[in-house]
Amino acid sequence: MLFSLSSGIQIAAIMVFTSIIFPFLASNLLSVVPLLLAVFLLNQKGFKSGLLRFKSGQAAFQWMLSTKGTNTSISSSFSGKKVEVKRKKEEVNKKEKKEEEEETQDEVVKPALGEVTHVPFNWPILSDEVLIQRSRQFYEDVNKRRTMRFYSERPVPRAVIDNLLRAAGTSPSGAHTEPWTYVVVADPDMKAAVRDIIEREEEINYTQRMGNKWTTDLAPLKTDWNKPYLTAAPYLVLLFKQTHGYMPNGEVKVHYYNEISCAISAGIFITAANQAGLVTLTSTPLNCGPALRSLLDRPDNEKLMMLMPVGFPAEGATVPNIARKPVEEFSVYI
Ligand code: IYR
Repeated sequence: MLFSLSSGIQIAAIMVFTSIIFPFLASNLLSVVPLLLAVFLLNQKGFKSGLLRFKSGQAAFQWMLSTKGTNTSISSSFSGKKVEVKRKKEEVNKKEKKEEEEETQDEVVKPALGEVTHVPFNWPILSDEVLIQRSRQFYEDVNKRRTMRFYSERPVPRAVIDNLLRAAGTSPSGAHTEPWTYVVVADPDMKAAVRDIIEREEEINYTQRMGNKWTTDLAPLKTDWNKPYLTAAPYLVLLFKQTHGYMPNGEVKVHYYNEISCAISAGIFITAANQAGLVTLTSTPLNCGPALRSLLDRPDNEKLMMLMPVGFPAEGATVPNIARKPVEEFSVYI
């Protein structure tokens, strides 16, 4: 490319130009320094089709270098041809991309929820006094909740668990995808199998995986890998998050914020259990997910989030004597 005619003209022009703007080189006008400089400059990225892409003030210089005063005159050089080919390729790519986009736009994307009508919302507006009284009462009720690790074998009517699950199912969820599966284990053999998996893993967790810091932080709560509550409590409720779902036609259904949605649902579940007069424990058996998923025959898109035994506290049950932060400590009004 350096030896094409137009490039030759450009080299000469640059030699003249550099000699003008660097007068100390003037004496070397015909020497090798400006030539090397010109060759160097012409090989720089900025020299697209053998020319620098000068703007405004440099337009005259550009005109001086081109025989016709336009870029087209130099596009006959090899580098110019290369650029021309590249530009054409880019044009084709752009066209293809546009066609692809138009095609996907043509694909009819339907909302996973289908057609939804909107209906009037009726909500009683209560007086300030009633609002204050009810919110205070609810706080006092939920403040009685304690995480329970000691369970009685006293049975609980199944209808109660059904209602707790109904309450949990009222949780908000990403795009109303309701990405939760609650597996309720009441069968004694199944509870024993769950316990077996969890105790085996938890022993490894406590002795190897969790590390000194974690086990030390937990020490005041007196937890360990022995989990008698897993066979004592009348129900073990295992919450699986559905990482995604499926449409009736088999297409994948996106479950936005599935973990947050499940966490809110679990909060409602444990609050409902307490309101009903029962106790629970939000346990997250580390490393037990896959084994429990396969034991309970759950599909691949479901991941274990937590296990909650539900029942009555055992006689003589104890809880750690710990306090909750006052509201001023965990909230700010702006
Ligand atoms: N999953 C174990 C360990 C454990 C971890 C935390 I963080 C706790 O708040 C309590 C226990 C267990 O259930 O014993």
